[in-house]
Amino acid sequence: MTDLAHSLMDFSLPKIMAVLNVTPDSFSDGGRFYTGNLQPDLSLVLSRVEGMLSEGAHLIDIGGESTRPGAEPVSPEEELSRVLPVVEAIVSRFDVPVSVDTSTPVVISESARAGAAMINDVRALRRPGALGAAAASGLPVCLMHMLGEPQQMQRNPEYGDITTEIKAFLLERVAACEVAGIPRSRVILDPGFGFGKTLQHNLSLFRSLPELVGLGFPVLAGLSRKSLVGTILDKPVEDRMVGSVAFGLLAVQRGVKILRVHDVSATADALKILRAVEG
Ligand code: 7PJ
Repeated sequence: MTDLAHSLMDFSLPKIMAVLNVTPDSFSDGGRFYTGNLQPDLSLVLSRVEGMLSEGAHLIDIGGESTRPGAEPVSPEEELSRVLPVVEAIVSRFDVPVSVDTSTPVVISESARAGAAMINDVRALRRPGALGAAAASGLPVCLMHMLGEPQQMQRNPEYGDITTEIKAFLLERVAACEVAGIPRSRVILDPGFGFGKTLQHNLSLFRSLPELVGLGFPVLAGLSRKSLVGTILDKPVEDRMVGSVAFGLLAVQRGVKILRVHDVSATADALKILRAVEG
């Protein structure tokens, strides 16, 4: 592991993972770095990253594939052409760990070569070749639970006992990682809020976060601006910041170590209050 990947696995304090979507079509911030070209505008991306760092981000999560419900898949070439220049630009400019939100083997390998510090996979390395690419990278991995694929995942998702099923799924992926040569010390788990889950599913899962934390791995939660926040509040995506921060704070109180967020400054303030109160 690189020094950055190593420091990334220190969870003495909770961490803020800032979402940087370099997609033309993500649900809350898609297209913001596109100025009419096929590639994201790197100077816009770098100034956004600079802002995120000054607001308190500990890592930057770069995503080149939209996984919002109903999103169409992108080709590996397209994804690579969105993500790689951004990883290279951030790594050469800032001393911050970069995580890459991808399921695609070539994106995993090339991002690692370009200096990424972590692989964040919403498909938990289930794509053919992904486990091998992640193992060869030597980087920490975040394994997330998703039921089905983004195109159909919100069509009537069903579970028996959701917590039991998600724990079993994640532990099976941990075992697959170990077989592939990714040690448990490099694994982060994520229940995957909103990925093939109704509001009731998301809330049961949230209540069982301590149980997931009890498995002994650092847990990451992505709740920011998601439709569960919107449904509870009856608010559109641009009005979900306070609800997202509230969810984030409650998640950290339940043992979550990494919050994947869009609103870095507000999240950082909330975590500072928590820390002050806890002493
Ligand atoms: C998540 C993610 C999440 C992890 C996205 C969105 C959709 N990666 N990538 N966990 N969500 N690990 O931001 O709403 O919850 S993309």
